[in-house]
Amino acid sequence: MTLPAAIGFLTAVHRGAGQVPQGTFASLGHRADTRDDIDGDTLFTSLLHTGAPEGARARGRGSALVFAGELYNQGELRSVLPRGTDPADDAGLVLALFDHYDLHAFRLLNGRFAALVHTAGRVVLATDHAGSVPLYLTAAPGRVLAATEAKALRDAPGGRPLAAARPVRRLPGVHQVPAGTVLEIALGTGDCTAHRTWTPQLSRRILPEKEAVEAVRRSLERAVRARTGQETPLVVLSGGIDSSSVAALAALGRGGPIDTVSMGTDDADEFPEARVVADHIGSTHSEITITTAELLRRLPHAVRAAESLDPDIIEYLLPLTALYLRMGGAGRRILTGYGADIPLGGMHREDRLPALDTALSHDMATFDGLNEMSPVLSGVGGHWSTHPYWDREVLDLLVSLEAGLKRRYGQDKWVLRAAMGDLLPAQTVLRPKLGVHEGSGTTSSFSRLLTGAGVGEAGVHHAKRLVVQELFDEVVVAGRDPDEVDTAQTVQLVADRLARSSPVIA
Ligand code: IOT
Ligand code: MG
Repeated sequence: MTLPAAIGFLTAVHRGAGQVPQGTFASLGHRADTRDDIDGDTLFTSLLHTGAPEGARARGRGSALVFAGELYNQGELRSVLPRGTDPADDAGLVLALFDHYDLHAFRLLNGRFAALVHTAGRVVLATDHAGSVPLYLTAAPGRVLAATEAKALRDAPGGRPLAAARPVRRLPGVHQVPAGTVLEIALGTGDCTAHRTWTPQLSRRILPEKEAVEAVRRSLERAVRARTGQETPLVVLSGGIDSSSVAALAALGRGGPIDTVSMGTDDADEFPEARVVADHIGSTHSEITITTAELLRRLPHAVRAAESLDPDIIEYLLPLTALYLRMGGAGRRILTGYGADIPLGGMHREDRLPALDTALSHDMATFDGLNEMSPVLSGVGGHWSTHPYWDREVLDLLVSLEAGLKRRYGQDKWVLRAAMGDLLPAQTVLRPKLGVHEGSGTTSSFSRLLTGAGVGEAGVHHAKRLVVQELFDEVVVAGRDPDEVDTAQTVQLVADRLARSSPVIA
């Protein structure tokens, strides 16, 4: 396991014959096109693969499966298959489970994937619990098209509106499959039913300190191990508790040095903090400095990769996208600490528990569709990223712990810090949270670009939302090359539009 067999796909299922769809992806990968005929239906698939496309497809009696991504609980999953069934890869495993459980198979999976199954006149589309590999579709009677990037469906024939899925801005008929959901579509009629396979924990568990700390350590160790391939893993390291824990556990699990990399800009960096961790765990560490001008030029690339419309999320993703684009080299398996702050309430800076659980509950109810963990972010550089804190077991545990285990003794994310005390320097364990958007100066440099274009301080956040929308319309809806979309021009366009509509505020 270095990279998953496929990192994306575009599949068209037609009753009878149909058109072979084209479609472009932001992720880099080899394309392999295949055609299957199943009981009079035609299934065209264009796989975005990493060298061994067979590993991403499976055929059974009257069924076919396409799978992008990977599973993290194969051992468990294999144990429930009938004796003598021994699938060679994740795609084969999922299809064998499907034969056994039908669509309820997806309730069993802990993974990072998008999948399509065609069987007996039905098309089944599934995301992992977190929807971490985005999946889009259009459906009409006799036709379903599905793809892991919305832009790959921009030229698809229009579909009908679907109540069960989320419409995509300005792409009529294109919808996103919700997180932790299986969509079941009757190919003949285009009728679509949603089945939830996962939902965030709503209740909270009370555990003694020691038990909570041990449970967090154990589950995170397992999640990191499941994500570490044969080759040296690379951890994107800020030197904060989240990514430092992942790096330390990856090094521990391998029993040897790993690679780490930190990005900074000419405005700000966390190089000294990351270096402390790299020295402590003995990683082969590098630092990449990206000028603020280059960072801001990458804004269209970040929007095109994430296909997200949320300006705050784009500010978290921009420095990471810029880093992945600059890394170069062959496709790497990248582990990140992203996502820890959501179930642990890490973005939350006050010492009151009610507010912490309010923020956490809100974030767990609203993450779907933000695409903040999309593999396309690193896919634009030809890499594959994975997020141990959003492993299904780790996430269920972290979300469910009562707030007093997260905020304790005046520290945020206490239970995680306590779980990592033996593997990290004390200064890292005690280091307060600094977001990647702050540590890289992204928020402030994006704000300066807007105020420089004439937007008043009070209007900056709203203007950022409009800039992101405008970029989405260019690089996703219109399919433009992000290198030809100019951030500064887009900012000026938005600033001028705002000035015309409310000259007093602007
Ligand atoms: P932050 O937690 O700072 O960073 C996320 C991950 O990006 C880190 O764990 C690390 O792996 C990587 N990273 C950060 N900075 C650097 C750097 N300078 N060089 C290399 N790698 C780096 C935002 C945030 O604060 O990121 N993400 C939060 C919250 C998301 C909010 N989403 C939501 N409410 N739906 C998070 O939980 O990660
Ligand atoms: Mg973090």
